Amino acid sequence: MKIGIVGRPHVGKTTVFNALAHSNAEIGDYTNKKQINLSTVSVPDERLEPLAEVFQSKEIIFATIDYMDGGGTSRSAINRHVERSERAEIDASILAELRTADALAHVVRLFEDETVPHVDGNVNGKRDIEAIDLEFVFADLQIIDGRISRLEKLLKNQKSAEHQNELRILETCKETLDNGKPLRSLTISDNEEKIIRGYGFLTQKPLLLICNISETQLDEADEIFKRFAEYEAQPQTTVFVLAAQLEMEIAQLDSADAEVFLTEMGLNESALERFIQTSYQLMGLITFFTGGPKEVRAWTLRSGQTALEAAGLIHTDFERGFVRSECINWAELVNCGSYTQARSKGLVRAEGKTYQVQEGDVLTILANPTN
Ligand SMILES: Nc1nc2c(ncn2[C@@H]2O[C@H](COP(=O)(O)OP(=O)(O)OP(=O)(O)O)[C@@H](O)[C@H]2O)c(=O)[nH]1
Ligand SMILES: [Mg+2]
Repeated sequence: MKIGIVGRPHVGKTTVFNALAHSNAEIGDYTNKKQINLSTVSVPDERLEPLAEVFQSKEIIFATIDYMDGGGTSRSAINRHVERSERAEIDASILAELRTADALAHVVRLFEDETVPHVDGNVNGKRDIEAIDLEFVFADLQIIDGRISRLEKLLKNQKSAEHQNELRILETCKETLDNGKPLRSLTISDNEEKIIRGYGFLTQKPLLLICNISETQLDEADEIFKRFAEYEAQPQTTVFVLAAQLEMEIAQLDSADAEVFLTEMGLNESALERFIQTSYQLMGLITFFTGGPKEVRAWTLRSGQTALEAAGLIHTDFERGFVRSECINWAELVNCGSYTQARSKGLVRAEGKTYQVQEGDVLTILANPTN
């Protein structure tokens, strides 16, 4: 699962990335134009520790999310004196990378700092949200227009139900985008979704709007959230207020120093953990667990996926030789104290291939050996 960090020039994209990745990628003045930063981040999960006690596991393995910082913005893109609608601030090669992401996190600059000039001269979050939305609408339209003319040519030469169907879906997509709406606002069937999935349309991806505030705005964080909460009424869109620079500084301290720093700032905890969990939920992901003496592990599925798909994730052999799975909710298991206890109380259920895995299930897959 991968989240692409996007945004207008100099809004704090790399700062957010550094906070998440505990890293030091270069920030500031149009550096690293085309370099893409990528990092795998553990999803904090308080259920793992008690589960490790139940299973007496040696190791805890967290679920992960990959975060990608789409590099800097080219100076030429900013300096060209043309209508915004005619120029792209985000490089085409970066847009192509972003198409492979499962969701986008749009960093919206709300911090004021005279030493960091804004390309449009002032700080205005809603304008920036519109600008990036529009850039993605244009990018998706470009792909759709190209594909529609190709399909029309193909259909002239040869009738094909498959091509006809794709054309019909793309025309619906085009109409949505022509009205300035993102594709995530379109209701389409699973089958239709499968047909267009390969294009990786940017406006179809779940969207996390990160309001990047300075530490001096922390007192107003709730009001700032309320000002942007209207965006949450849009499908698959979540708003999160984050003091990215402060979080980056905390992330670069060791844990003892970070605690002292947080106390001095009058904060209970870093907002990063909640941020990572929020991005996980935004993608419609659920977690299931496996456990044993070697390790207890959190795994990621899309909501609605089955026990057979869970088995395949753990090992392809488990999928091929699948017999059944044993299943218990994590909290029930922890309350029982041990798997044997849970089993003797009749709380461990047997589930078949088509069982839809639930958030927090602990699964044991029983499979026949395969060759
Ligand atoms: N005061 C303040 N400055 C910040 C904050 N977040 C980022 N900055 C500064 O803004 C500048 C740009 O930050 P980056 O993280 O490099 O922004 P970016 O979006 O990655 O920039 P480009 O990649 O060049 O488009 C840097 O000088 C940061 O120190 C913040 O919360 N407060
Ligand atoms: Mg950057």
